[in-house]
Amino acid sequence: MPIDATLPYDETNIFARILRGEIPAKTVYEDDFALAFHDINPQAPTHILVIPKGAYVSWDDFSTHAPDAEIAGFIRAVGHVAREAGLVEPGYRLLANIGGHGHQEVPHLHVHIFGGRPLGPMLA
Ligand code: IU
Repeated sequence: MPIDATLPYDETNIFARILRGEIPAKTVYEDDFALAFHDINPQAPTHILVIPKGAYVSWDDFSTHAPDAEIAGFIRAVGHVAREAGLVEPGYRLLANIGGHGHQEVPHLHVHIFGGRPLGPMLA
């Protein structure tokens, strides 16, 4: 079920629990600002999720409330993970779903990195 991205942060959401180490994840990268791990239900040969360490419901929440250092650190981490995964050439896709119409299901901001095959045209 898509979430309402205007709701307050839910500390019990699955990615908060992964960040606290309560649930395992196939981690590929971690720094002060971000954690990256393989999606449990991959939609491409490479499907990695990158999440900020801070408690942000969505891209909207993050871009509104996160300090500049956290925003810069997170964006750099996303790029680093994609580079380390060998995706820069031949290319890859970033995606962040936001709220109901965006079909966001987990109420902690996450950026999907897809790659490893031609991904076709962008979905509407
Ligand atoms: P969405 O952008 O909120 O729609 O995507 C949520 C993603 O989180 C989706 O691709 C799930 O497969 C993924 N995921 C996960 O990797 N581990 C989990 O425990 C759960 C969801 I729940």
